[in-house]
Amino acid sequence: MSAPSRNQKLLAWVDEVAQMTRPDRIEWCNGSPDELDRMFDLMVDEGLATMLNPSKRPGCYLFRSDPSDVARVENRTYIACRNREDAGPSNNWADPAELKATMRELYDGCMVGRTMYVIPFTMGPLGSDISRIGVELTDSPYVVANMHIMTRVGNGVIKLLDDQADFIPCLHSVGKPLAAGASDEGTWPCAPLEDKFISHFPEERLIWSYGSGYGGNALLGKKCLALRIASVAARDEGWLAEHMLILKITCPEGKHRYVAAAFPSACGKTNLAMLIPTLPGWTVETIGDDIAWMRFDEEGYLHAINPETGFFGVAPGTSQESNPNAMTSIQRNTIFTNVALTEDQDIWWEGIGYDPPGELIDWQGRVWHDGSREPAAHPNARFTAPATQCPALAPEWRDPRGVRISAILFGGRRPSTVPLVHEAFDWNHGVFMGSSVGSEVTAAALDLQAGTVRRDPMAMLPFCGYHMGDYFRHWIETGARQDPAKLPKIFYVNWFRKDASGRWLWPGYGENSRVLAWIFRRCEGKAAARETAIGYMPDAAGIEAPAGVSDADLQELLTVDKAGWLREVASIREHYATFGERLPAELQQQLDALEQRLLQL
Ligand code: O2Y
Ligand code: MN
Repeated sequence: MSAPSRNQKLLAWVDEVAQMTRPDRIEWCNGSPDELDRMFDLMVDEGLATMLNPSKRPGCYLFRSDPSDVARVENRTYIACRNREDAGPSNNWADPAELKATMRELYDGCMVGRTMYVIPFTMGPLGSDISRIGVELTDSPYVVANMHIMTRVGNGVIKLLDDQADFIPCLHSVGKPLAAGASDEGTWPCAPLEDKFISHFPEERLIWSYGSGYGGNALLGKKCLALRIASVAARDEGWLAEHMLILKITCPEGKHRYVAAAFPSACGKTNLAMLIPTLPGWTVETIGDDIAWMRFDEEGYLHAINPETGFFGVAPGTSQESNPNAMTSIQRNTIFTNVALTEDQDIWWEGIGYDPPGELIDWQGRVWHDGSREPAAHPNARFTAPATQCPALAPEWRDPRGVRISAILFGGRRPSTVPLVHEAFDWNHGVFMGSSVGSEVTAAALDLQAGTVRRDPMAMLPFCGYHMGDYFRHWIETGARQDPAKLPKIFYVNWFRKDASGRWLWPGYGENSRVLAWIFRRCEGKAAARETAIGYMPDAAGIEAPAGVSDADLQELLTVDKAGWLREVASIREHYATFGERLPAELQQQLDALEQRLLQL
């Protein structure tokens, strides 16, 4: 094969990695449909993939991972930077030289018996000044197939690289060399937990991942590049790399606005991104379901792109009722990982909305009957589906200029205290709201008292590549540089309120459009709000209540619970203490001011 790229830095790096990992062969990926088919054929032949029923789910494949390799491994995820303090209290820090030495030993010969794939990809549309190029070297055809769906792999980026465009090197190995002539023979390849490393070198904009083939550990464009490394680049270059969905809302008069929203996991982010409004005349379209890269344009307005091209969504709980658009998106050309298999070679999972149609094979390959003790699908089972298959995808989702963001939403799972919606007084108050995001813990197994709030500021705790105190400062400084009149408004929403007896006060799902409508009207300056101790809030008349929500329920959803909020202030104080001196004084002031306003009630 002639030189597959004219990019000198890329050729040298591929050569250096090949000498260390010693693959049997090297294959340069071009992102073509033929290439994707070849990956699937290869993995079906090796017993790693099952082709699903083509008349029910054309182009779909099922994979079962190793039980030790089913989710992101936060305790094996590292930020390796010169000063330990720069990684902050929320990250595992490692010394870059030491970590590299450890990992080089693991990488030594780790691709023997395998093919090393070179995947050139972009995060974000080609030609966008917000987009970034990455190149992932991996010995996993499963990663190649997923990267085809989740990122832009192909000739466009190869051409940019030929023109010597810079790229972020992403090295990945499953960590399981093969003996001569051996194959995986149906066993998901990965390394034991203690040899897994998901390592980031933010000062060098470099990613090294070893030992896991699953999701965020292995598809390095997603959490590693688009959040951990990009958050550092964003801080240094004055933009925002955020764990946010992006959606488009159109009102009955035909005007549209774009909203970005951050929620911790298990708060229905993909459902909100694909919401079907129950409010007559309103529509919601999807731009992205997980990550937003945002930059202020020359006129001072915040613009966002979705850097991804697919959805890597949690399967269990996804149903025709909870998310019809997701169900349509996964009808074809989708990779399913760790879901259950039906007798007619279709998929099933807990919460899919119908009973298992007979005997199943569970995610570990075992026969499963209704009533079996363990779930048939792993709770973190996933679908990887192309964004273009989402019926609600907005055509401008790939606009290189991005979309202008009118509002930023934060939220968490808060059965008590936090009202249905409240709006920040200004940007810094909104940053304060984002910094306090969290979900109430219910599972006793987590060793925390039920009712404790597990804080996940801006839903970025596992994904910020540097100290969270500096991250809050970056948000404050970014806002301070702009004309306040052009900044997006910031809101805190809570779809998860319960009453004292534990009954849900708000139905959620499509009914959340009623809250989005108030937010939309606030952005237009057309909705009334009252000033409260915690922010601007609608009166009951400002939200059209859905069936089943009584006047009293709505009152409770929109009331400031003084005692609850004073407990919240104390809890945020404890949370803030974890950031030490790097917590911006502005946020401490916001907290003190909130307490004072509450005490005056
Ligand atoms: O478990 C994994 O490896 C995937 S994590 C993930 C995937 C898609 C979107 N968000 C997430 C997340 O953890 O926030
Ligand atoms: Mn996510």
